[in-house]
Amino acid sequence: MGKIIHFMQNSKYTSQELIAMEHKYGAHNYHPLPVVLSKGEGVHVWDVEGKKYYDFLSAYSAVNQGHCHPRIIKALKDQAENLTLTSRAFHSDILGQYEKYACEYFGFDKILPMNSGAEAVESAIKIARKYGYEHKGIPDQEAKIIVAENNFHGRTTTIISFSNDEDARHNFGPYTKGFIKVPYNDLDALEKALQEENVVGFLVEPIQGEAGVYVPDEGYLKKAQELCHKNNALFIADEIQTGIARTGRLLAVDHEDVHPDILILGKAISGGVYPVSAVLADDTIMGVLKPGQHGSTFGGNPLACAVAIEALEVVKDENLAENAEKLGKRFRTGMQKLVDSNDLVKLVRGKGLLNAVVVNDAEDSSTAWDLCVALKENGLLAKPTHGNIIRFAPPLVMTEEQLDECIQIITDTVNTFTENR
Ligand code: IF1
Repeated sequence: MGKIIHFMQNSKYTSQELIAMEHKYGAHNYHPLPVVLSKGEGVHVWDVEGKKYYDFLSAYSAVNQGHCHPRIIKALKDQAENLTLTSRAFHSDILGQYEKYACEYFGFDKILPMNSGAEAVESAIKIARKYGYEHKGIPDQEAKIIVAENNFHGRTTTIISFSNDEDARHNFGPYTKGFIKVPYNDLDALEKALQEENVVGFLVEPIQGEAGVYVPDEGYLKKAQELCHKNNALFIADEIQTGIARTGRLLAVDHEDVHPDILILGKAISGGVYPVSAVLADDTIMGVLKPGQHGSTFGGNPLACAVAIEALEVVKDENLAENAEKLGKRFRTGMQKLVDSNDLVKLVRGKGLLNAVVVNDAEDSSTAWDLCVALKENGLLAKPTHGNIIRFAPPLVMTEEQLDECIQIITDTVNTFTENR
């Protein structure tokens, strides 16, 4: 273990002391699993005491390339020794190269570089609205965007304004207007909403991650885009969680050969090494942004550009989409065997290496949480999404042997959990 043991032995605090420190000094806006991580490498993370785990959350699909990928870390270090931030008041020698690389990589004319996913979603909303006013003659302040029920697009005030998750929105009003909610995976409801006045676009996750890894019917995305275009509305794909090879293709929309009018990226576009997000669109749409009308101090900073280029190169060089496709099928087959043999797990669903297992218990039961604690004891980290749904999303660099070991860990943990109930 070499460096890792050495690293652990240097730790000044125990896990309990560090958890207490977070509790005392940090906002309580999360309820983390009781584990304190201090090292990550590929598909593994280590806690303060040196215990090794398989990471089956991948920082919510941000470390698709694996923890601390050496090529991405080197890109970070090399750039950090030269130039980290210029602001957009000046040009840099890497922004244009990154913009060209990313536009060619995803097939768009233009990219707007931002930092967090929510920022990119907010930027896409602003662009779509402005496009509606300036290209469709929608009356000022009247633009409407259709969203799906049970969506998750981030935590800003506008974004939670169109959420139906009470935890995410309660007591954060007054809410932003201009959004119409339709049931997910319901083309009739979408078609009806598109008849409403002043609709500029439909913002949707190709797979609803936080809601519980809901994969829509085959053809939903294609038909949804066709309905949008028939009604002169923009199809806006939020691929922040489903993108960057997670679902077995570079983008989840690629499964249906859908080219979104506006594409939103985040998380693994940087391999989890640095906050990077982006909005991509063609000239007519992105052209609505003129100097002084949008911006961000860190948006498109040299460090972000260097990291993102290397992170995207790794996705291609290591065939991560193909690996996610292959291992995802293997994972769901393994989980289906567990579903068939143990009543505690009701079903498994997902695409590529974005999967979820539904626990056969009430939504408000602690079973999914308790199972995740038991998995942690057995060396595998995962976390429930809503209530009784456990999301399983390892880094896409996992090998078949490692995946089989993890399937065994999950199977043994669930069976032992059931026996001891
Ligand atoms: C949390 C969820 C996942 C996202 C999609 C935009 C964003 C996210 C599809 C915003 C972010 C993160 C946020 C984090 C937990 C995690 C999450 F549980 F919240 F919903 F992955 F499913 N669009 N998702 O998934 O990107 O601003 O965070 O960079 O807020 O608890 P961000």
